[in-house]
Formats: sequence, structure tokens, C-alpha cells
Amino acid sequence: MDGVSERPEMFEGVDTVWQDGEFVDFEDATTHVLTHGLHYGTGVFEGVRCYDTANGPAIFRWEEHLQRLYDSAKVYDIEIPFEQAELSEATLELIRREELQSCYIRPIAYYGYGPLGLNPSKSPVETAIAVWPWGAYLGEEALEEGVDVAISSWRKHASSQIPTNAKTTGAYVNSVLANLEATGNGYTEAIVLNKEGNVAEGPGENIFLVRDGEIHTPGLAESILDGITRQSVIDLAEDLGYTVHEGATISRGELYTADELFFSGTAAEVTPIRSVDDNEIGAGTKGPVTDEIQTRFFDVLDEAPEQYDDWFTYV
Ligand code: PPE
Repeated sequence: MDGVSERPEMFEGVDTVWQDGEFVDFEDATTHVLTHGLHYGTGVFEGVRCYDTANGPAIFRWEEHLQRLYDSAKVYDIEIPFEQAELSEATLELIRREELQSCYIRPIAYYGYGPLGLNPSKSPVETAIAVWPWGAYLGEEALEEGVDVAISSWRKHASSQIPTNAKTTGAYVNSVLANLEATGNGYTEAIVLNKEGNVAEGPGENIFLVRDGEIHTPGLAESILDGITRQSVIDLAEDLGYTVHEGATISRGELYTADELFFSGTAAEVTPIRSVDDNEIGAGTKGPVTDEIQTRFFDVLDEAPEQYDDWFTYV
């Protein structure tokens, strides 16, 4: 495998990747070094999970993820040269070929190999989908015990600078900086504040706060990704009878005095936060509301109950 370093453990056992309409061998799923998206971050992507439900393997909220991919693409004039249904079928076929019961799914579309220079319109749009098994994002223990996080000294870019509702490859340098700082200082993850200094989200997660039995999460105008897990958590919490303030503005100080905090995300699922900047949150472990919502979340993913039938696309 010329010029490509050893395969990361994460991708061990992956045989096939879907690339531009073809199923190709993992080792052959490559692109040119002069790819537009590599130089300027002009790509859009998704992170999706397939769960091994009681009714068989199913992709969680697949239609919503696909829709967000095409919406993200629209922002950058990326014309994905495949219909949504084609990408969907390719993904289902890929999971079947890999014989995975559960996995993470990473579709990506980017301006490919064409002339360099900022205007991407002469670069072809390249599209790929990879799947691989991916366990607990912040560690198994994190799901039970919670994570220690720090407020990042890097602020989240405002939506007027880089649209935060689009899931754009280049925008993730902000998340990388926040994560590097936090992990470099011995924390598991960061929380980023927006330009106004209010709570935005994690580098790869949305955030929820529990106070006096009610649930709050920063609104879409706070420079956050419109997380699909976030929306699912809101729905589940409301169905459990909680009041959810989904358009909240949350100040930094409110984090320290919260009863409970947790992250949501496709990769992170529902992960409790047990401390912020070394301040214990609540009892310094997973709180009861977080526990109820997390339990319900994983139960729904296990059982794929009738009530949430439209959240599942069976492989
Ligand atoms: N905010 C950000 C910045 C973000 O990247 C994610 C997902 C979320 C919120 C949660 O969105 P949703 O997955 O739709 O509930 N982050 C993806 C990428 C993580 C990575 O390390 O790569 C993910 O969870 O798949």
C-alpha cells in the first residue's frame, strides 16, 4: 500500500468502501493530493449509526441524516451527483456486504480533483460512504460515570462566519482545536462557548442542562449543529413528561451550578458530564434525569418500538 500508513485499528476488518458509484476495496478508496476539499475544507459529511435492534440491523434516523447532508451541500453549491435514494441504497448494500449488525456510517461529498483556487465550480463533486464498527465515542466508562470536560478557550465560530447548521469538513478545525486543548490538559472533552460567550456545544456533541427537573438546551441561533440526536433526546424527554426548553441561552456560570449536564450526538450517544473545569456537577456522577433519558434512548435503540418506528430504516 504505497504512501499509505498502517491501517488504524478502527478500520481493521473493513473490506469495502463505496466511492463515486462503485464498491471498491478499502485500500483503493483514495483521492488525489490536489483535491479541492483537502486544501480548502470544501466537503460536507454525516455521522450516522446503525443499531442491532430487536427487529434486525437498522439505521437510526437515516432520512434526517441524508436530508442534512443534502442541506449542508446546498450551502456550498455542492451538487451531489446521486439521488438521495441512490446513496441510501448504496449504504444499505455496504452494510450488508460488510455483514455488520451495528456500525457507524460516514457519508462524505466534497469538491474533488480539479483546478485549485477558491472557486470550486470546476472541481467535480466526489462522494463516498464508509462503514465500520465504532463503540462508545468517549469510552464505555464515560456512559456510566460521565466525562470531565473543560471550557475551551477557543470560541465557536458564529453562523455568520461559517454556517453552523451545515456539517462542513473545513469547519471542524474549530472542533479539533477545542478537543486538542481539552485532551492536552487532561480532560476528556471540551465545551465551546459562542461568540457572545454563551454555551454552544461540544466539539462533536450537543449539550443539555438539567435544573429543577426541567431540561434546557441551547437554541439553534447559538451557533450549534442542529443535532439529530439532540432532536431525538428532546422528543424522548417530552414523551417521558419532561419540560424541555429547546431554545435556551445558557451562560457559562449556569453550567457550574447545573443539577446535571449531558452531551448528545451520534457518536457520543447520551454521555453524562460529571465535571466542568474541575467543578463537580450535581453529585459528580450520572444524574437521575440523565439516567432516565439515557436508559430510554438505549432501550429505544434496542427495541425499535412501534412508537418510534419512523426513526428506523432496516438494513
Ligand atoms: N455538534 C457537533 C459540532 C457535531 O459534530 C455533532 C455530531 C453534534 C453536535 C451532534 O449531532 P448529531 O450527531 O446529529 O446528533 N458529531 C459527529 C462527528 C463526530 C466525530 O468525531 O467525527 C457524530 O457524532 O457523528
